[in-house]
Amino acid sequence: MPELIGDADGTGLRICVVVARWNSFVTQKLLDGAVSELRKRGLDEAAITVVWVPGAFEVPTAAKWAAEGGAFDAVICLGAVIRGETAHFEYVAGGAAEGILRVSQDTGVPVIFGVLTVDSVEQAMARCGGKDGHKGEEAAQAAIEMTNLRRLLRETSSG
Ligand code: INI
Repeated sequence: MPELIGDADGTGLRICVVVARWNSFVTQKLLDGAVSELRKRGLDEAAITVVWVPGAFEVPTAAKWAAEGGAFDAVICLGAVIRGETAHFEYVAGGAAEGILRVSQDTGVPVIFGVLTVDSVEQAMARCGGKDGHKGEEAAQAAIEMTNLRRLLRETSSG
């Protein structure tokens, strides 16, 4: 029974990281973790492009531009939407999540959801290097795994 899983080697891949400036005290940490994980897994610095946008709501649009341009194997989306700070949390968080999924499915390029949607600053800090792990690092791992899986499936279907 064939069983496929993308490996963790990022050598030779080109990845775009789209990151929101809103709550940059959180998103900068997500970015640092993502970049350091990509470097650890074999990407050259020149193979990582970082794109800043105003907030999480703008992330899917920039991700679409990046995914459609053909220059990247995957796009990592980073942001932090904190419920305590906004009356329109659902719109911003939901728009980001749905938009990112749509871009990935429409383009076929792995577009990874590394947007924190949390109730408090404490929860956000716990997820960017605190007690609940590092969502930036996890997003980088997912981008590499999905890119390599995509390649394996293409090789399988082309025989
Ligand atoms: N953007 C975020 O990335 N995080 C937030 O917590 C947030 N809040 O709280 O409103 C936020 N709002 C801005 C939004 O993403 C857009 O940039 C803005 O609405 C302009 O389109």
